[in-house]
Amino acid sequence: MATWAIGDVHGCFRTLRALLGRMDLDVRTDRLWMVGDLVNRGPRSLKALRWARAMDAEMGERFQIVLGNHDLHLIARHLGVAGARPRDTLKKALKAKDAPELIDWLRRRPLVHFERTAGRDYVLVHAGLRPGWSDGDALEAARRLERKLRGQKAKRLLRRRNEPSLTAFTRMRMLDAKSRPSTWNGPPEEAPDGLRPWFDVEPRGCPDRAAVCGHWAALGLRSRHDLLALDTGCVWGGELTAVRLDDRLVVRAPFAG
Ligand SMILES: [Mn+2]
Repeated sequence: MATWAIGDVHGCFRTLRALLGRMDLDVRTDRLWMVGDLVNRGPRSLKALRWARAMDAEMGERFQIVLGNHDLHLIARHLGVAGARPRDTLKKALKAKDAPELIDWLRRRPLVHFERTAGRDYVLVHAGLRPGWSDGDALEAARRLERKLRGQKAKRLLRRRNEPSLTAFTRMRMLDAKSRPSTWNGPPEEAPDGLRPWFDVEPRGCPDRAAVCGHWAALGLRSRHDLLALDTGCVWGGELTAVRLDDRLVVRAPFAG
């Protein structure tokens, strides 16, 4: 009964299939966590979405996926509150017969997931956690936003997508001296002075939990006791990465569409 986590798929469904083929995943007993940004930029968002929905049905609570900024963008486009962006590859996912049902499923996914597994307490989140957040703070912020996403207030929330807690969960990378998110998305080592990765600003959010996250391809795979960052830039011609939390075994698949 292992727990696996997979990085940002971005519609690279063939790559995901190849990765799953290399993992020793038992869908009947193991846990599988996805860091979000299942869709967009890559070629097969619709297939990735159908796969995730099916895994959720098959694995139940043992399958967990949190929402990323591109997932929110798909929901926003479906609701008609965001237009197409130049690099969007969401046409099929928006026009499929089962799109309403799939996107309705997607908008009911959480922004954070807490669980004790593989011998320690974890938090699964797409981008990050605001410094100073207790577990309760993070959970309260997430549940408040999730309620909005599922209800009538979704359009207002998704039209601008600048709510600070939503930004933390889905888009944050580096913070300035006043803990404001920076737009820097390159490697943290090359960032302008005064910026620090969210996970190195003390006190880090949910400090007693190891954070499993994605969203930051330039950061690459970081596996430390308190952090597992999994975006290895699959959609940019990099790799898709899975890590088994129990022993931090790393499995990779090169981009294959
Ligand atoms: Mn992202």
